[in-house]
Amino acid sequence: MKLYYAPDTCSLSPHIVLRELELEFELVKVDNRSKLTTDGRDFRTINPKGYVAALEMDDGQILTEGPAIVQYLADIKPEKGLAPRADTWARVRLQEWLNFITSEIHAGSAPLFNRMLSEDIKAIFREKLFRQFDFLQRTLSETTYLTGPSFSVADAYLFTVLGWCRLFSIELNRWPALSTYRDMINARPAVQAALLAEAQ
Ligand SMILES: N[C@@H](CCC(=O)N[C@@H](CS)C(=O)NCC(=O)O)C(=O)O
Repeated sequence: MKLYYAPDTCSLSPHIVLRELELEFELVKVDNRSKLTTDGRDFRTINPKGYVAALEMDDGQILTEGPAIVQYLADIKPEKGLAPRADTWARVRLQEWLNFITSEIHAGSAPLFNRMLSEDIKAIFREKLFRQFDFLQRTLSETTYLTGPSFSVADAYLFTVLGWCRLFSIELNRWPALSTYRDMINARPAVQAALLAEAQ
Protein backbone atom coordinates (compact mmCIF):
# COMPACT_ATOMS: atom_id res chain seq x y z
CA MET A 1 0.00 0.00 0.00
CA LYS A 2 1.02 3.61 -0.59
CA LEU A 3 -0.18 6.59 1.43
CA TYR A 4 -0.11 9.93 -0.36
CA TYR A 5 0.37 12.57 2.33
CA ALA A 6 1.37 16.14 3.01
CA PRO A 7 2.89 17.26 6.32
CA ASP A 8 0.66 19.18 8.76
CA THR A 9 -2.52 17.94 7.10
CA CYS A 10 -5.31 15.44 7.72
CA SER A 11 -3.27 12.65 6.07
CA LEU A 12 -1.50 12.28 9.44
CA SER A 13 -4.60 10.42 10.66
CA PRO A 14 -4.35 7.40 8.28
CA HIS A 15 -0.56 7.58 8.64
CA ILE A 16 -0.90 7.06 12.42
CA VAL A 17 -3.40 4.24 11.85
CA LEU A 18 -1.05 2.45 9.41
CA ARG A 19 1.67 2.53 12.07
CA GLU A 20 -0.64 1.57 14.95
CA LEU A 21 -1.66 -1.49 12.90
CA GLU A 22 1.97 -2.27 11.99
CA LEU A 23 1.03 -2.61 8.32
CA GLU A 24 3.59 -2.43 5.52
CA PHE A 25 3.26 0.75 3.50
CA GLU A 26 5.15 3.32 1.50
CA LEU A 27 4.81 7.07 2.04
CA VAL A 28 4.57 9.34 -1.00
CA LYS A 29 4.82 13.06 -0.27
CA VAL A 30 2.58 15.51 -2.13
CA ASP A 31 3.24 19.23 -2.54
CA ASN A 32 -0.26 20.58 -1.94
CA ARG A 33 0.51 23.84 -3.80
CA SER A 34 2.06 22.44 -7.00
CA LYS A 35 0.06 19.18 -6.77
CA LEU A 36 3.24 17.27 -7.60
CA THR A 37 4.37 14.13 -5.82
CA THR A 38 8.03 13.87 -4.84
CA ASP A 39 8.44 11.33 -7.65
CA GLY A 40 7.29 13.97 -10.17
CA ARG A 41 3.68 12.93 -10.89
CA ASP A 42 0.64 15.20 -11.04
CA PHE A 43 -1.23 14.17 -7.89
CA ARG A 44 -4.56 14.99 -9.59
CA THR A 45 -4.05 11.93 -11.79
CA ILE A 46 -4.09 9.87 -8.57
CA ASN A 47 -6.86 11.72 -6.72
CA PRO A 48 -8.87 13.92 -9.11
CA LYS A 49 -10.17 15.81 -6.06
CA GLY A 50 -6.60 17.08 -5.64
CA TYR A 51 -6.31 16.58 -1.90
CA VAL A 52 -4.62 14.22 0.52
CA ALA A 53 -5.05 11.67 1.91
CA ALA A 54 -5.15 8.99 -0.77
CA LEU A 55 -4.42 5.32 -0.21
CA GLU A 56 -3.21 3.21 -3.13
CA MET A 57 -3.83 -0.52 -2.78
CA ASP A 58 -1.46 -3.13 -4.15
CA ASP A 59 -3.93 -3.75 -7.01
CA GLY A 60 -3.84 -0.04 -7.97
CA GLN A 61 -7.22 0.98 -6.55
CA ILE A 62 -7.26 4.39 -4.88
CA LEU A 63 -9.26 5.11 -1.75
CA THR A 64 -9.81 8.71 -0.62
CA GLU A 65 -11.62 10.48 2.26
CA GLY A 66 -9.94 10.11 5.64
CA PRO A 67 -12.86 8.55 7.56
CA ALA A 68 -13.27 5.84 4.87
CA ILE A 69 -9.53 5.16 4.72
CA VAL A 70 -9.09 4.70 8.47
CA GLN A 71 -12.08 2.34 8.71
CA TYR A 72 -10.79 0.30 5.76
CA LEU A 73 -7.39 0.02 7.44
CA ALA A 74 -8.80 -0.87 10.88
CA ASP A 75 -10.83 -3.69 9.32
CA ILE A 76 -7.66 -5.27 7.88
CA LYS A 77 -6.56 -6.07 11.44
CA PRO A 78 -9.72 -6.12 13.60
CA GLU A 79 -7.75 -7.80 16.39
CA LYS A 80 -5.94 -4.49 17.00
CA GLY A 81 -9.24 -2.98 18.15
CA LEU A 82 -8.97 0.35 16.32
CA ALA A 83 -12.61 0.06 15.15
CA PRO A 84 -15.51 -2.11 16.39
CA ARG A 85 -16.81 -4.71 13.95
CA ALA A 86 -18.80 -3.32 11.02
CA ASP A 87 -22.18 -4.78 11.95
CA THR A 88 -22.36 -3.42 15.50
CA TRP A 89 -23.90 -0.42 17.23
CA ALA A 90 -20.43 0.46 18.56
CA ARG A 91 -19.31 0.88 14.93
CA VAL A 92 -22.16 3.30 14.31
CA ARG A 93 -20.98 5.30 17.33
CA LEU A 94 -17.46 5.37 15.88
CA GLN A 95 -18.88 6.65 12.58
CA GLU A 96 -20.80 9.31 14.50
CA TRP A 97 -17.47 10.54 15.90
CA LEU A 98 -15.67 10.37 12.56
CA ASN A 99 -18.43 12.40 10.96
CA PHE A 100 -18.37 14.95 13.78
CA ILE A 101 -14.60 15.38 13.43
CA THR A 102 -14.68 15.64 9.65
CA SER A 103 -17.61 18.04 9.37
CA GLU A 104 -17.28 20.12 12.52
CA ILE A 105 -13.58 20.19 13.45
CA HIS A 106 -11.74 19.42 10.19
CA ALA A 107 -14.02 21.41 7.88
CA GLY A 108 -14.61 23.93 10.68
CA SER A 109 -10.86 24.65 10.80
CA ALA A 110 -10.50 25.05 7.02
CA PRO A 111 -11.50 28.78 6.94
CA LEU A 112 -8.66 29.53 9.38
CA PHE A 113 -6.18 28.38 6.69
CA ASN A 114 -7.79 30.66 4.08
CA ARG A 115 -5.59 33.65 3.29
CA MET A 116 -8.49 35.37 1.47
CA LEU A 117 -10.53 35.72 4.67
CA SER A 118 -10.15 38.71 7.00
CA GLU A 119 -9.34 38.27 10.69
CA ASP A 120 -12.89 39.45 11.54
CA ILE A 121 -14.42 36.66 9.47
CA LYS A 122 -11.97 34.12 10.87
CA ALA A 123 -12.99 35.15 14.41
CA ILE A 124 -16.54 33.95 13.64
CA PHE A 125 -15.22 30.53 12.58
CA ARG A 126 -12.92 30.39 15.61
CA GLU A 127 -15.87 30.96 17.96
CA LYS A 128 -17.84 28.17 16.28
CA LEU A 129 -14.84 25.86 16.61
CA PHE A 130 -14.45 26.80 20.26
CA ARG A 131 -18.05 25.75 20.94
CA GLN A 132 -17.15 22.29 19.58
CA PHE A 133 -14.03 22.28 21.77
CA ASP A 134 -16.31 23.05 24.78
CA PHE A 135 -18.36 19.96 23.85
CA LEU A 136 -15.18 17.85 23.51
CA GLN A 137 -13.94 19.17 26.85
CA ARG A 138 -17.14 17.93 28.53
CA THR A 139 -16.92 14.57 26.74
CA LEU A 140 -13.26 13.94 27.51
CA SER A 141 -13.76 14.85 31.17
CA GLU A 142 -15.79 11.65 31.40
CA THR A 143 -13.97 9.23 29.09
CA THR A 144 -10.34 8.52 28.24
CA TYR A 145 -10.83 8.15 24.48
CA LEU A 146 -13.72 9.22 22.28
CA THR A 147 -15.36 5.81 22.05
CA GLY A 148 -14.47 4.60 25.56
CA PRO A 149 -11.46 3.15 27.36
CA SER A 150 -9.40 2.25 24.27
CA PHE A 151 -7.77 4.17 21.42
CA SER A 152 -9.61 4.09 18.09
CA VAL A 153 -9.23 5.57 14.61
CA ALA A 154 -11.42 8.48 15.76
CA ASP A 155 -8.70 9.44 18.24
CA ALA A 156 -6.04 9.38 15.50
CA TYR A 157 -8.24 11.78 13.52
CA LEU A 158 -9.10 14.13 16.37
CA PHE A 159 -5.42 14.28 17.44
CA THR A 160 -4.52 15.20 13.86
CA VAL A 161 -6.94 18.11 13.56
CA LEU A 162 -6.15 19.37 17.09
CA GLY A 163 -2.54 19.64 15.91
CA TRP A 164 -3.56 22.59 13.75
CA CYS A 165 -4.27 24.72 16.83
CA ARG A 166 -0.59 25.62 17.06
CA LEU A 167 -0.72 26.96 13.48
CA PHE A 168 -3.53 29.34 14.49
CA SER A 169 -2.09 30.28 17.92
CA ILE A 170 -5.03 28.59 19.66
CA GLU A 171 -3.96 27.68 23.19
CA LEU A 172 -5.47 24.26 23.88
CA ASN A 173 -4.83 24.62 27.64
CA ARG A 174 -8.10 26.57 27.74
CA TRP A 175 -9.74 23.11 27.46
CA PRO A 176 -7.71 21.07 30.02
CA ALA A 177 -9.24 17.65 29.23
CA LEU A 178 -8.63 18.22 25.54
CA SER A 179 -5.07 19.31 26.15
CA THR A 180 -4.35 16.24 28.35
CA TYR A 181 -5.94 14.02 25.68
CA ARG A 182 -3.77 15.56 22.97
CA ASP A 183 -0.60 15.04 25.06
CA MET A 184 -1.56 11.41 25.86
CA ILE A 185 -2.01 10.55 22.18
CA ASN A 186 1.11 12.45 21.23
CA ALA A 187 3.10 10.10 23.50
CA ARG A 188 2.04 6.96 21.60
CA PRO A 189 5.05 5.36 19.81
CA ALA A 190 3.13 5.07 16.51
CA VAL A 191 2.20 8.75 16.67
CA GLN A 192 5.79 9.78 17.37
CA ALA A 193 7.01 7.59 14.51
CA ALA A 194 4.51 9.16 12.10
CA LEU A 195 5.40 12.71 13.15
CA LEU A 196 9.12 11.93 12.80
CA ALA A 197 8.66 10.42 9.33
CA GLU A 198 6.65 13.44 8.16
CA ALA A 199 9.31 15.85 9.47
CA GLN A 200 12.00 14.32 7.21
N1 LIG B 1 -12.92 15.37 2.60
C1 LIG B 1 -11.50 15.12 2.59
C2 LIG B 1 -10.78 16.45 2.81
C3 LIG B 1 -9.28 16.29 2.64
C4 LIG B 1 -8.57 17.62 2.85
O1 LIG B 1 -9.16 18.61 3.31
N2 LIG B 1 -7.27 17.62 2.55
C5 LIG B 1 -6.50 18.84 2.66
C6 LIG B 1 -5.43 18.71 3.72
S1 LIG B 1 -6.14 18.54 5.35
C7 LIG B 1 -5.79 19.11 1.35
O2 LIG B 1 -5.05 18.27 0.86
N3 LIG B 1 -6.05 20.29 0.77
C8 LIG B 1 -5.41 20.71 -0.44
C9 LIG B 1 -6.40 21.21 -1.45
O3 LIG B 1 -7.61 21.09 -1.24
O4 LIG B 1 -5.94 21.76 -2.45
C10 LIG B 1 -11.12 14.10 3.66
O5 LIG B 1 -11.78 14.08 4.71
O6 LIG B 1 -10.20 13.29 3.43
